[in-house]
Amino acid sequence: ALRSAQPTSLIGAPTDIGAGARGASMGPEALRVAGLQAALESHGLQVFDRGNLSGPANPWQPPLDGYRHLPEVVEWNQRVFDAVYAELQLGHLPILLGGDHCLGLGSISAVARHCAEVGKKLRVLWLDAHADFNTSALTPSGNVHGMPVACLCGFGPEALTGLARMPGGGPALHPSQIRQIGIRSVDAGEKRFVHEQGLEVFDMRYIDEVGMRQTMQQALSGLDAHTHLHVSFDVDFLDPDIAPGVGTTVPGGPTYREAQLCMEMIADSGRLASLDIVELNPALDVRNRTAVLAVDLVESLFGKSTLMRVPSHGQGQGPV
Ligand code: 6HN
Ligand code: MN
Ligand code: MN
Ligand code: MN
Repeated sequence: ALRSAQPTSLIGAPTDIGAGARGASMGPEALRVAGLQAALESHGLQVFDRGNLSGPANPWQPPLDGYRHLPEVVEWNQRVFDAVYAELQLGHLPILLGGDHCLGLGSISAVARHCAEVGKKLRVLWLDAHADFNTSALTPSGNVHGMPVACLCGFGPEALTGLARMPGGGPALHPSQIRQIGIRSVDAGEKRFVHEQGLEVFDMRYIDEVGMRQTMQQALSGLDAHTHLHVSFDVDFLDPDIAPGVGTTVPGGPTYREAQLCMEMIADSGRLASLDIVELNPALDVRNRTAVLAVDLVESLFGKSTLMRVPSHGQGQGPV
């Protein structure tokens, strides 16, 4: 079934500027080699590959005032912002191929700005082992890939929190627009801040207790025809047994089946309108298997299904 007549655009951002390990810069090519475009096309989607953005090299320096490589992080994110915003203007569904997760800042800032301009509500699903809610005062590493959610909510340096230039001048996101799923590694100060700001977190303990199905029903509740759904898919969301090719593995993540259900239920919502695929690190992978897995899951995110549609998931029509 064709879920979306909307063309999609692949945007490569080959950098590891915000990461703690080198290699996520090879993510875009690994996803292409794994067949991302053909996989999406096989489901009837029109796909434009815009190639790779370019930006500053990684100087691999220690933190300065709590941030590693802040000027370079800003520059990459400005380019990501421009590229994602241009696709949204065209009416395309942008798929950002990272690159590390600091790029979610540019991507989601563009989405937030677009939504403000066209009068859409924005919901962000943050699929990740980590909350990425550090600030320069809280971070144990200075790596900006641990800070994008905080920056999007207005906590961070002006050069990053102001990327979206929101019409009202405020931050790109309010915590109430975010649902975090799969979380299992949060730093001590970061944890207090997550609670203080009231982020809605479906951590692994919660998923263990209630299951992925109820988790996703809750994370997707309240969407309507005017909602733009953005998925920020950090590949370290997945259990490292199935997804070793990431820089910051944390044991105890979603299994293959749980991850498939997560993606299928997002597809069934019919609201997916932009996507990041980040933190894939081919230098740490085994025969590109993590990229192949990511492509498989992204197919499900765009509506691949086996045979049955389960009616209780909302949009389903029973067996087809
Ligand atoms: N990611 N919380 C750790 C830090 O350094 O701030 C790890 C962050 C990982 C970020 O995987 O996108
Ligand atoms: Mn297929
Ligand atoms: Mn992340
Ligand atoms: Mn992560």
